[in-house]
Amino acid sequence: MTTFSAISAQLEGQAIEVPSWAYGNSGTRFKVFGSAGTPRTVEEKIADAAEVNRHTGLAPLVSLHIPWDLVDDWDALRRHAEGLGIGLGTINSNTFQDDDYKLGALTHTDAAIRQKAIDHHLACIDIMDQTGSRDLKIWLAEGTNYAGQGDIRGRQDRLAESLATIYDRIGDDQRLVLEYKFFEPAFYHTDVPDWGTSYVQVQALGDKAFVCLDTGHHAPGTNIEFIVAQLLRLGKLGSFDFNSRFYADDDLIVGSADPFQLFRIMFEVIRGGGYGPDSQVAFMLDQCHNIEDKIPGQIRSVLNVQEMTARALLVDTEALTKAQAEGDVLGAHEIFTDAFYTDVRADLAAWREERGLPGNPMRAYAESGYQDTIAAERVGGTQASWN
Ligand code: PSV
Ligand code: MN
Repeated sequence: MTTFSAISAQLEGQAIEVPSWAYGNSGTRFKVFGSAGTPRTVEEKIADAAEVNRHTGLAPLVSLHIPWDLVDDWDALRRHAEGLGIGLGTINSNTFQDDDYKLGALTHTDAAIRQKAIDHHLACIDIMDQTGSRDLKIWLAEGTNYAGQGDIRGRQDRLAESLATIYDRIGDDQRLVLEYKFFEPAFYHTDVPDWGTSYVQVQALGDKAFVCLDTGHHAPGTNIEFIVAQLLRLGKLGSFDFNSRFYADDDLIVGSADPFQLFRIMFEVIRGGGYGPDSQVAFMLDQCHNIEDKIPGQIRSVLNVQEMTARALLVDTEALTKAQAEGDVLGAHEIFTDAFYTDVRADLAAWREERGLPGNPMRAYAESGYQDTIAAERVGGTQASWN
């Protein structure tokens, strides 16, 4: 099997973007729990995101959500982030919290409402011009709840038209990524339910449009690594939203329940050329932390991605290819699982220490006193929250 020292250089430069909303309070439709130290401003969210990077070296960008993270002075926000050692990343649009969008936004039958949703996306691109963000990520809460409620085909046509108008405004160094989700908040049908629909829509737009694969947005049992392989083959895998879906939504810690799935996904990413300095794939988290502390929740998440990446890099691909060609079914399977079962935690701790990072970032954060400081300082104001 490949050794850790043979792959350690390939761990250099790995970057996982963290979402600003992970630092705010969140919950279910039953209850949103508050917690001490929760950010009240976007600047405080960015400060928390910077802690994740400080302890892991893995999270150099923070993804913003508009209008939740709207500010007057984007240049100042960018400088604030840079002062803390990170940058502003993907801009996420939001067309799911306005009464006008109850029956759809980019797909609505009313042209004025469609235009309002398009204008929101154009405003997001204006922000990207100022923040230097590359990606506009579109997740749509659109669909219907009842058979016959809407014209499924007509909605698909209007979606294509609205997306084309938005895409026209995407700059040369920018990209549009379209996320899919098979259910929720619409339950009979969603307008972008699967990778195929997202692919068809972005393919019609052009070279600067890609699919976003949120690991939580599939039916149980879906072979997600197959989708990864296919989208990379088609040159259309733009980004990941990593999380774990043992929940009605998708927001648990990536790799927490099924590290083998994350390993299999990372193996296909590497196999398909989606990993490394030339990759066009953005790796992001899309998570919320309802009952656990948010900053260590994010630290745990990026470490899980790094750990499964290291294990996936350990697969002896030469031996695997040979076993596959010889039809050695169980031999090939063993080569694959040998890498998965390799404990790389001590090697990764040493790798971090060699780079001036804490060997154990979870412990280093706990001992840093940051959590107590924000709990003491962030009193008053309105906590950032999902509601
Ligand atoms: C809702 O499912 C969701 O989690 C989507 O995955 C988006 O990426 C995210 O919200 C932010 O809008
Ligand atoms: Mn997502």
